[in-house]
Amino acid sequence: RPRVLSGIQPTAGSFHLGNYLGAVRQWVALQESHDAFYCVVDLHAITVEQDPKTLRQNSRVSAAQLLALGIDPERSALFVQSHVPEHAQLGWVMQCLTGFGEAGRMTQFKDKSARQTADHVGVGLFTYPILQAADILLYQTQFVPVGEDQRQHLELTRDLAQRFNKRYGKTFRVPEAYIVKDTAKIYDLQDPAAKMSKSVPAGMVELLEDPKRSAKKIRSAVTDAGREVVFDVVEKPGVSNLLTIYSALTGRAVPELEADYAGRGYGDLKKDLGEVFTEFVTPVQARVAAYLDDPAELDKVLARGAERAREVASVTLARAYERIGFLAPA
Ligand code: AQP
Repeated sequence: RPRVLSGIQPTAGSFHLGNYLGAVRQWVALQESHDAFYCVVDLHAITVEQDPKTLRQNSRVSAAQLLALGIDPERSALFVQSHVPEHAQLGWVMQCLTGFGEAGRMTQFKDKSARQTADHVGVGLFTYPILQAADILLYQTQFVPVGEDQRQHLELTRDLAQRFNKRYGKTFRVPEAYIVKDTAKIYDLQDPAAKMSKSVPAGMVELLEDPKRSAKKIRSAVTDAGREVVFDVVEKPGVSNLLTIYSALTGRAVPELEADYAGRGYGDLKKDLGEVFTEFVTPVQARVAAYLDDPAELDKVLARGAERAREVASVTLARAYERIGFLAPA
């Protein structure tokens, strides 16, 4: 079975619709046919300041959401990144292989650092994609299910794997991004030119917020001139984004939805999408609450996941250390 790995940050507590449709939905589908490793990447979360209590809680909330959305811990290894020390260890190795200029070309760093004052931009935010490369390479990962925004980081990962292999002999599998075109980028409801992102809460739909609030956000989504419900990313990016979300949540094809809404306005589409989302998210929220009701059990699931992850990660790290020339402990 081909190996997949992906991670999600616990920074916001709730995932947003972009995280779910762009990434987590594929995680759930892939676990059927792949050897899957999924992690809550708390090491990545501290690239911006976190309150310790909130971070700890948000890691559980993130794991609970993954379970509630369909990750099956019997099939997938579900774990917290900091429970597997090999991530930080291989991360250091990868940092030593990365060029300064190469890291500086990462557009996500440019975007994220631009939103903060220079004194607040930690070096960790800069080296974040390098740690991400280690996350992936530790598992000899074949496919990495992510949203479009991660494509550049995946390219860096591939470059680092190839560089290491060339210098020290074949050690890592060179992974591929697994990006589902239709939902690769979910856009901000208030600014359909930008990706939906937790940094811009106004145009984001959160899985754990009151669905009434989500429905309201959907009703007030920025749409376009005209009134016809047609998928056209250039002329109608706002409406197209709503159709993408609608189609993904219902499994109904976009042309079918267009036909359904022919002669009706944007208002109907938005109102119905609010209902579709509410129907989807209500049972998810109930399951999240149930998992969070029993944190000891949740922690046990995560401990088992970390154990499975370490079995693989420790072998890869040992091999990499040996190749590099580190003296093996007696
Ligand atoms: N808008 C999106 N459309 C499709 N996929 C998306 N992802 C994020 N936003 C979208 C995918 O979600 C996965 C987990 O993301 P993350 O934990 O790395 O979070 P992030 O990218 O930091 O999330 P945000 O909201 O995009 O945060 P900021 O504002 O910090 O940039 C990834 O696979 C990602 O591609």
